[in-house]
Amino acid sequence: MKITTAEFVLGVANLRQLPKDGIKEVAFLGRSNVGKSSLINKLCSRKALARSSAEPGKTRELNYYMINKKIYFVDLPGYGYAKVPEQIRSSWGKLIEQYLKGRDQLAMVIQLVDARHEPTELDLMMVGWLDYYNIPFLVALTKADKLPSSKMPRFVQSARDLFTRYQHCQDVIPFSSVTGIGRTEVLHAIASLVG
Ligand SMILES: Nc1nc2c(ncn2[C@@H]2O[C@H](COP(=O)(O)OP(=O)(O)OP(=O)(O)O)[C@@H](O)[C@H]2O)c(=O)[nH]1
Ligand SMILES: [Mg+2]
Repeated sequence: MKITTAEFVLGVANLRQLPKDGIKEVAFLGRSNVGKSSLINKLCSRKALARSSAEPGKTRELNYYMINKKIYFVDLPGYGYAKVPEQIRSSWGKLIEQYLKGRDQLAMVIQLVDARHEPTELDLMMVGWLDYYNIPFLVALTKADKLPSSKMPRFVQSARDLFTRYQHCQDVIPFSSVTGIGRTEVLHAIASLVG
């Protein structure tokens, strides 16, 4: 898949505001600071399409990007940031679950997990939801450039063993928004699921 155009369309804080045009969506899910916005920028070959920042918890809405005038990429709010008050965290959790549960246009999810660490409890809860709601998903192991190449095969294999147990997991792909590894594979997987 070649991305020729990408533009920000809308930020959604309330599910009633979701687009009703029936256009297919690919959503990007992961804990705060895992690299969702950076991955979207890398896929689109754009520096600052999706706002990425050193300050975690910045993306608080579902941000919609129109890709090739044909599909939406949806940058979901990051979960699990400890400094956000509990009440807000639980309302984000509900927003994400309601979205995953009821969104017919959602063709697939890219679940981001830090390549260097074990998945968190929340990561596992999210992939549990994806599987339960029959949503095909791809796991991107982010910040792979920070993983010493000697450790890479072992880390990737153990993530693969874990996630491919889920029925709806399509693949596990190491990714870096710095070096660009994994970009072609992620785009290919999106193209084969979304068409
Ligand atoms: N080395 C390296 N740093 C990365 C990579 N991806 C993201 N980062 C850095 O990690 C930080 C967070 O990246 P974001 O893309 O903003 O993460 P996010 O998941 O969108 O964060 P929230 O919007 O807060 O949920 C930034 O400082 C990025 O520069 C990567 O592949 N390699
Ligand atoms: Mg972000």
